Amino acid sequence: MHPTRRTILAGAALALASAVIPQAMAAKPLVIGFSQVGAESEWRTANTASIKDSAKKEGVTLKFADAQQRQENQVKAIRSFIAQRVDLIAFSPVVESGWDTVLREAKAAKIPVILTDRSVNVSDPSLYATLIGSDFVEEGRKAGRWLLDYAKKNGDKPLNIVELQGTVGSAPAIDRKAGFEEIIKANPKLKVVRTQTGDFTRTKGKEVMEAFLKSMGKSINVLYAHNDDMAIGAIQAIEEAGLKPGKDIIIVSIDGVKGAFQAMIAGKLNVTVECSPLLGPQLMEAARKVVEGKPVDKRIVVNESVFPADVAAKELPNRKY
Ligand code: GZL
Repeated sequence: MHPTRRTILAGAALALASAVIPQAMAAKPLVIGFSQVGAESEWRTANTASIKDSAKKEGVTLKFADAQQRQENQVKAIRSFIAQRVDLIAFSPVVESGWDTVLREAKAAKIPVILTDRSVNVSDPSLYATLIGSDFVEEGRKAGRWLLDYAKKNGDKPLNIVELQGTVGSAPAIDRKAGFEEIIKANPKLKVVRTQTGDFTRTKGKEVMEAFLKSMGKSINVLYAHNDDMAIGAIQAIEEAGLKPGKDIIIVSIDGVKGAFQAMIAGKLNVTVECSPLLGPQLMEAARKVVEGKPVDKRIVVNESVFPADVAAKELPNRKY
């Protein structure tokens, strides 16, 4: 073969190889194992959709496990992801404690971990790369501030408050309670007279509100619910008791899901504090950086608003979850 022809062919082969190899390297999709709390609320459904949609958009292979709100299922899922040698593990911990052992196993396997939504109490903060999620204490403070303002504008009368807490031991339940109490203690006429978990679900929220109504009836002035789903369940209980939710009993809630906006438009809920579930894009961005060994902030906070009933109709069309 003529030397020039051979040189041209060799050059072409080299050019092709240099174009293909990096593509092949780049084409290996990131594999993330994700353990989700469950499917207990509108918020959780939107959070799952955001994570799955973002993974698809980013070409990430997502191994998804629903723990049905049981920590033992999350531990099992994390161990399975370790055995499958995923590139990164992400999860929303159903409760704060009990994670040290399994996270040490992930660290020993050199698989990085990202927390989404909720935090954990661990002895060694290096067991996870970052926490992406809301400031739940601030959400509780925002709920408290709204109620302080409501009390001032409505005759500053004594207000008996019943509280539907989220899942026992979960970061949002612990922090939303703390933030709310920190603020309302400024007005001694505002008293939490009953508090019990509704586990973030509509069913339990309704059941516990029924018990509150049975024991306290018309002496309940305010319901503070740690999420909209429990508030919506409680609204049903209040109506079945012949009372007007949003009027006879003022309702303050957290999440900002569509169901809450619909309840506010119907005059049955007074305010919802936003807690965004749309964490998918931030998770994918942080995961890629962590796997590439790039620095990420230890805490990535989501910015949020407060939506009182009088803006609900205008705001509902803009809601993404
Ligand atoms: C908050 C999230 C909570 C929501 C609930 O970030 O963990 O869990 O407020 C959900 O609706 O069930």
